[in-house]
Amino acid sequence: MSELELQQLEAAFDQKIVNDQKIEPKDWMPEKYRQTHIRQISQHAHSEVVGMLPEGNWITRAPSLRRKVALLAKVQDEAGHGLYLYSACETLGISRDELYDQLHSGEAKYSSIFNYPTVTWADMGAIGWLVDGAAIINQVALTNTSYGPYARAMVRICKEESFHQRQGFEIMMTLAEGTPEQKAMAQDALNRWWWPSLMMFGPTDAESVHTAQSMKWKLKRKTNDELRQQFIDQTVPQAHLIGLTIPDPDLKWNEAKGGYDFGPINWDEFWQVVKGYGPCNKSRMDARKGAWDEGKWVRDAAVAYAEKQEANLEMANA
Ligand code: BYC
Repeated sequence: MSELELQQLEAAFDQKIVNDQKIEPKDWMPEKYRQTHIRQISQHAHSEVVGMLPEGNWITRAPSLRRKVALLAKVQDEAGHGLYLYSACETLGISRDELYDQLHSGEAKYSSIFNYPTVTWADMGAIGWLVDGAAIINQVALTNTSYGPYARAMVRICKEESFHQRQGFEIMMTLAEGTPEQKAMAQDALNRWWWPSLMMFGPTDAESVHTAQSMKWKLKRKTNDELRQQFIDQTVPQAHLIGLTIPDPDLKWNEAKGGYDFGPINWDEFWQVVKGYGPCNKSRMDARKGAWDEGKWVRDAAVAYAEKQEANLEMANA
C-alpha cells in the first residue's frame, strides 16, 4: 500500500470516529486501534469468566431456593457475557484459543476485584450491589463505544447487569433490616468490598496510560476518575437508605462540585493485586486452569460430534 493510500484510509477512519459512525470488523482500522480493542475486550471477557468463581462458591450455600435460583441465573449470565465478548474480540482477528492461552498463562489481565475472597453470604449482596453497580456505570458508557461489535454486546450485557445489581441490593437491604447480626454481616461486607470496588475503575486519570488515546478513539467515553466519581455519587445515598455506613471517614458532600469528596485509595494494594499478588489470584487461576483441563473431554466430544454430523450430511447429499 502506498503512503498516500494509507493516509487516505487513516483520514476516512478518523472522519468516521468524528462522525460517531461505528467501526465494523471488515473496515480498515489502525493496527493500534485493533490491538487496544483486543486488549480491553479480552480483559473484559476474562473478567466475566473469572468473575463467576467468587460467586460460584456460594451457589450450594445460598440461604433459600429463591436466592439460589437468582444466584445461579446471575452466574450463568456472566458466562454468557464472556461468550459475547470473546466473540466480539474474535472479529478483530484473534482466535478463542489464543485468548484462553493468554488468560491461562497469566499474560492477560482480568479485573482486580475478582481476587478478593467471598467469606459470608453478605458478600453475594455486596458483589451484586457494588461490583455489578460499578460494572454498569462503566458499561453504559461503553454502549456508545466506537467499535460496533463491542458496543452491541454492551447493550444486552447492561440490561442483565441491571438485574444483577438489584438482586445484590435486595440481599443487602434484607440483611440490613434483619437481626443485629445480619446487619453487622452486611456492614462487614460493605467494609471489605467498598475500596476494591473503587479500584475497579482503574488508576487515576493522571496515572492511566491508555485513557488519552482511548478517549480520542471513542473506545472509552468517560475517564476512570469520571466513572469512579459517578459510582460514588450514585452509591452513597443507597447505603444511607438501608442504614449502612460507607467505610470512608473523609467522605463528604461537596456542594461546589455537586459530588462527594472521598479519602485516598490504596494504590499500592491495587497494583499488588493487578500484578498477581492479591489474596485469591493463585486460587482463581488454579480453578480456571483446572476447569479448562477437566473440560477437555467435553470439547473433544463436541468436535467429534460436529465432524460426525458433517460426514453424515455429506453422505446424505452425495
Ligand atoms: N483490574 O491505562 P488504564 C464485571 C490495568 S467484569 C486489573 O487506565 P484502560 C463483572 C489496565 O488493563 C469487570 N487491571 O487502562 C463480571 C492497564 O494494564 P495493561 C471488568 C486493571 O484499559 C462478573 C493498566 O492497569 N470490566 O463487571 O484504559 C461479575 C493501566 O490502566 C484494572 C471491564 O473490563 C483493574 N481494575 O482502563 C460481576 C470494562 N484497571 O492492559 C461483574 C472494560 C486498570 O496496559 N474495561 N487495569 O497491561 C475498561 O473500561 C478499562 O479497560 C478499564 C481500565 C477502566 C478497566
